[in-house]
Amino acid sequence: MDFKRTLLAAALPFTLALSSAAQALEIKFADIHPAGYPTVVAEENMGKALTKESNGELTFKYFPGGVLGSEKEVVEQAQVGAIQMTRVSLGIVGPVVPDVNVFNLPFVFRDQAHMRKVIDGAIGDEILAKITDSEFGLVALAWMDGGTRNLYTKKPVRKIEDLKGMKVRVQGNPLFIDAFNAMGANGIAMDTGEIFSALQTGVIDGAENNPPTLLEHNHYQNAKYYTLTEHLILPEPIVMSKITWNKLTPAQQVMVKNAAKAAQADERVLWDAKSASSETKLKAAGVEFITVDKKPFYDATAAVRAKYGAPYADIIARIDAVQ
Ligand code: BDP
Repeated sequence: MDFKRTLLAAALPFTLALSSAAQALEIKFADIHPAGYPTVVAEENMGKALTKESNGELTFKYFPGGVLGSEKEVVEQAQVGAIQMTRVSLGIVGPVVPDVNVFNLPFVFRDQAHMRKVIDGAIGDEILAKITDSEFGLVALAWMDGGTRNLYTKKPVRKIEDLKGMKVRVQGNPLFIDAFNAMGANGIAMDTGEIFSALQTGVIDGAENNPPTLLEHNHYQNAKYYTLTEHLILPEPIVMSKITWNKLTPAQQVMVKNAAKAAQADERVLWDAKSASSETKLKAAGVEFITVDKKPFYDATAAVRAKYGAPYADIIARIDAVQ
């Protein structure tokens, strides 16, 4: 302990000296999605632009495909500064920063265009600030589009009753477990990387996600029915470790923030193209896209919106008002 303190004390003058000068930093960027995925491509473009703009002071090393661990593990590493940047689903941020759960409510957005308008405006910035100002240890810089989440199952779900008793994987957030239980299923939380084998071995009967994830994580191989419930439209913040952020000069902080905002726009274009091509590929691979009446799913989750949305009535009203 004492030894550590001595080390820290010895390091302090250097840290202070460096913080006022331009800093050379290598940024490790982790993403659970594979190379070529829209988020990863936009992250790489962002890094290239930043390296150029910072005259080589900020360099990037990418770890796609979940090689540094699950999203939760990566967040933990970013919190202690072992990983400098990542993109994370709001799903797993909710249990730590409850304020973000307003975006995690089932059917809170009318459609993808509505979600985009909201994240591009004041409410989007406010939710980013909630993350940054919390104890989460990460600075939230901008949003990536995570598309619209639908249900995929081993047996077809053509109406809400078909979901009864099915074990459906959700992200680790009690809100999602409650939502699927309310729809008649059994919500089961597990990491993204465990879904493939859980589907294969029948530990779960289904999961829910957007077309690119269904395709690129190979879940479609064991879940051929895709029911278009559109229950969640989840944006995904790009975050930087606060430890790293505090090492940047004010000018570098501005550069990073602007580059992340540019990545938000870049990823959106990549996302739309990838969603469309994923849909084509999934259909060609024999996945049946099932259109359902969404109303029963909406109605079934009313109590979940009431329970988790109660503290956020004002912001929900503002979201509704965004045209
Ligand atoms: C994908 C998100 C990713 C999540 C994953 C999941 O992009 O961040 O980890 O869903 O459900 O759509 O685990």
